Amino acid sequence: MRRTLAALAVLLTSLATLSACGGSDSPDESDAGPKVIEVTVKGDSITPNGERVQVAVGQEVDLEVTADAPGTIHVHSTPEQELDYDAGDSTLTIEGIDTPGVVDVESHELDKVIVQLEVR
Ligand SMILES: [Cu+2]
Repeated sequence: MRRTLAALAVLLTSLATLSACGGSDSPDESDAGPKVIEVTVKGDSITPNGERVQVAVGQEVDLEVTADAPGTIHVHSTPEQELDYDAGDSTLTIEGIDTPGVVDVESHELDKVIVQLEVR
């Protein structure tokens, strides 16, 4: 768990560095590449577990899911998005969210909040 979080932090930091280095001509953050979040589902536990992740308005979010059973991820945006995944590795894309605010990304199977997207 701790190791996964550290890996996630490193990943997010390197993504931030990458996007800071590339295409700085445009101040429009929606031009940034997708935010990548690694999600691991194992039994009745899921990682991450309710952390806040900042994304830009309109920025896509790629969920790189590794799961031991198929399931559905529910994104409480407007309109809502439901993303099905299979057992094994899959990448799910959350379409860019146009309204600033906090959006819960949940697993209803496990009754857990995976991340809260802070759209700004
Ligand atoms: Cu939900």
